[in-house]
Amino acid sequence: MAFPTPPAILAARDLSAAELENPSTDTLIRIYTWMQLSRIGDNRNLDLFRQGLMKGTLTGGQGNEGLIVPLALLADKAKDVVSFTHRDFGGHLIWGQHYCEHLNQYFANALSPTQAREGNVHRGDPKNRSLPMISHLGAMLGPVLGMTDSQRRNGIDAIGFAFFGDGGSSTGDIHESLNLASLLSLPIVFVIENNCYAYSTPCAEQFAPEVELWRRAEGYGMKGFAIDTTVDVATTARTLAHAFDTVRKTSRPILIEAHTLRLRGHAAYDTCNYLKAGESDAFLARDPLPRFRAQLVAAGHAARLDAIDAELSAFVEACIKVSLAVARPTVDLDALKADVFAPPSPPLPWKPTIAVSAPNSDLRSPNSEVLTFAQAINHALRKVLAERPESLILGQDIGTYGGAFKVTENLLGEFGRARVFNSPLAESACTGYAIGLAVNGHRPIEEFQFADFSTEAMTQITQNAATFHYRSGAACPLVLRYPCGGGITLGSFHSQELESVFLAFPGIKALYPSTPQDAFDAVLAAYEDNNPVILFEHKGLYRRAKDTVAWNPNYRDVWTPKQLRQGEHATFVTYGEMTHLAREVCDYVAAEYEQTFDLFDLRCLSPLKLDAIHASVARTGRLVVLHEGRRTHGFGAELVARLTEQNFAHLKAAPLRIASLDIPVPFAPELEQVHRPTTDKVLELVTAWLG
Ligand SMILES: Cc1ncc(C[n+]2csc(CCOP(=O)(O)OP(=O)(O)O)c2C)c(N)n1
Ligand SMILES: [Mg+2]
Repeated sequence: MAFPTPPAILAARDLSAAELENPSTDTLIRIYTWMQLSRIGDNRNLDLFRQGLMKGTLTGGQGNEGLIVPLALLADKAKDVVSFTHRDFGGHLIWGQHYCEHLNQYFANALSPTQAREGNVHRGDPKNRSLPMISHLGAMLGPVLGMTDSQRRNGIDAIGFAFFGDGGSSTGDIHESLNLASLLSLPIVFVIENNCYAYSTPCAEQFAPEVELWRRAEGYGMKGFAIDTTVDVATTARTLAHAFDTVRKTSRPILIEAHTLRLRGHAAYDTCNYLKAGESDAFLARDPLPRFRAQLVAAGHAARLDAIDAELSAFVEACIKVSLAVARPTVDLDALKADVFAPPSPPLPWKPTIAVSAPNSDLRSPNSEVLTFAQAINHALRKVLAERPESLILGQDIGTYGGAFKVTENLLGEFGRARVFNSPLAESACTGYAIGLAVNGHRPIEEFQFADFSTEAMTQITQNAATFHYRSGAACPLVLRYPCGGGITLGSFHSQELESVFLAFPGIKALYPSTPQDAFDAVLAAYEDNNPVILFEHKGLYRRAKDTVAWNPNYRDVWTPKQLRQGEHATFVTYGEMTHLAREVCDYVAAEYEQTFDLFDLRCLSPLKLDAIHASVARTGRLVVLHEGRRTHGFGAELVARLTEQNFAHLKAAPLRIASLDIPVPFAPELEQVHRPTTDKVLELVTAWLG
C-alpha cells in the first residue's frame, strides 16, 4: 500500500548549532513544523483512542515538544543513540520513517513495524540506534550507555540521549546509570523530563521539596543544569546545541533537567481529577507551541504558518486513512513462537586450539590440556578475547583480582582494561549497558559475582534482553555467567540455583555444563549464539577435578543432552554438579541391585531438546529427575511434566523427583547437607522407589 507523499518541508530533519546563533526564519519554521506535526499527531492519536481505534496506554507528548523537537533535530541521526520515552512521539517522527509506519505501530495492524507485538510508543529502530522502550522506567538508560560506548569503540564520535521523568528519577537504575556513565566517561546526555507529575503523583510526593534534580549531577562528577523548555524554543535549542557539542567533544556525560509540560494528563484514560484548582489552566498558559507560533506570526509569517498547518493536517489525515485501511494482523502462531529467539547463527571460524593467546603473548596455543572446570572457562574466555575483537568481559572484581573464583585470572593483563574491566556494584545498569553493546554488534560476556546477584538485574535480563528480538527483530547476543549452587557453606545469598526463576521467562537460552570439556564448549557455543545465554557454572565444579579439555569441532553438541549410561530399568535425568552424583548412584544401583539406568546430563536447559530422553522414557517406562534447585516450581517440575505427558501410556511407575528442600539455603554444613541432595540421600530415595 502506497504511503502518502510527505510535505516537502518534512524532508529537513536536522538542525545545526551554527544556524542557531542567529536563527533564520527558515530555521525557526523548521522547528515549528516538527513541533506542530508532533502536536497534531498526538491530538489525533487521542481522538482515535476515544473512537476505540487505538488501544492500550496511549501517552501523549503535548507540552513536551519544546524539548523533544529541538533535541531530535540537533541529534546526529546517522550516528547518535537514543531511547525515547512515552512523551517523545515527536522525537520518533524526526528520527525517521514514514508517518504511516508510526501509525501502523499505534494501530497494531498487519504492517506494524513490531508486527503488532508491541503497540503505541513502544518501538524503536535499533538498526538506526533508536532503542525501543520497555515500560520499566529507568531500565532504558543502561542500553543507551552500552550502545553509545559501542559506537565509540567503533571509532564513531556518537553521543547518547537517555531520558527519564521526575517519576523515573526515583528508580535505582537512574542512580546506577548516572554513576556508570560518569565512571566510564561516556558521552551521554541525560535528560530529565520534569513535568511535575508521575501519573497522579506530584513531585512533592516523590522527593523532598528542596531537591532540584539536576543538582544530583555534581554527586556523580558530571556537569548539569536546568532549563525551562516552555519559555523560548530558540533559546532551548541553542542551549541544547551547546551542551551536546560539549558532550561530543569531551566524552563526559551531562545531566539536564528540562522543565516541561504534560498537557493531557498521564494517558488517554486519565481523568486528571487529582490536579489542583487552576493547575490545568496554568499549564496551558505555559504551552510553548502557541507562544512560538505567536512570535512567528508577530514577525509576519502568519500566512506561511497557516499553509504549513493545513498541509500537515491534510498529510496526517491522509496517513490515518491509509493506515486505518491496513488489515488487522494475522495470527501466525509459528512465527510468534519462532521469533522468541533470534535465528541460529553460523558457527564462528574458531581456530582449532583450546586457547589462543594474544598476539604479543608468549603463552602456548595447545589443542588439548588437563584443566579444572574454572581453568577450562578461563581458556575459553581467553580464546574468545583473542579471536573475536567484538568481545569484551565485565563483572565485579574480574580485572586484577581475576574474579571471585579466579575464572578471569590474567585476562586483564593480556587484553587490557578496554576489554576486561571491573564493573561497579550495579548489576542492573551494567546488564543494560551490555544489552546496548550487544544490539550494536559487540558481544559482551558479563560475570555475576554469584548467580544470586543476578536478581538485581532481573528486569534487564528477563524483560529487556530476553524480549529484545521478539519486540524489535534485533538480536541481543549476551553471555551471562552465573556462578551458582551450594554445598560449600556460603549461605542463603551465595548458593542458589535460579534456573527455574529465569527460564520461566521466554527468550533466554541456558547452558549448564558438568565437565571441564563441556564448560569450554559451552562458552564458545553461548558466545556465538545471537541470544542472551545464561551460563550456569556450579561453584562446586570449579575445582572439583582436572580433566582433559581438547579442541572439539562439535562444541555445539553442548546444546543437546549427553547420554552417560545405558540401561533398561529407568531413565535418569539431571544436570550440573548433580550429574556426578547421579553417575555414582547409577553405578551403585547397577552393581548392587542389578538395575541399569539410561543416564542423561541435560547440559542445555533452554531451549530443551528432549527427543532422546522421550525415546528413553518410552522404552524404560520409568523416570527419575534430580536437580539441586528447590523442589516447588523447580526445573524438575517442568521436566517431569513434559516427559510424562508425552509418555504417559508407557509409564510403569510414578516418576521420582529429587530436589532441594523448599527453604532458603541454610549456612552450617550440617544444615546445608539436609537441604540439598547428597549421594546418600539420592541413593536412599532411588532404592526406595525401586521397591
Ligand atoms: C519502574 C516503573 N514503575 C511503575 C511504572 C508505571 N508508570 C508508568 S508511567 C508512570 C509515571 C512516570 O512518571 P514520570 O517518570 O515523571 O514520567 P511522565 O509520565 O510524567 O512523563 C508510572 C508510575 C513504570 N512504568 N515503571
Ligand atoms: Mg513526570
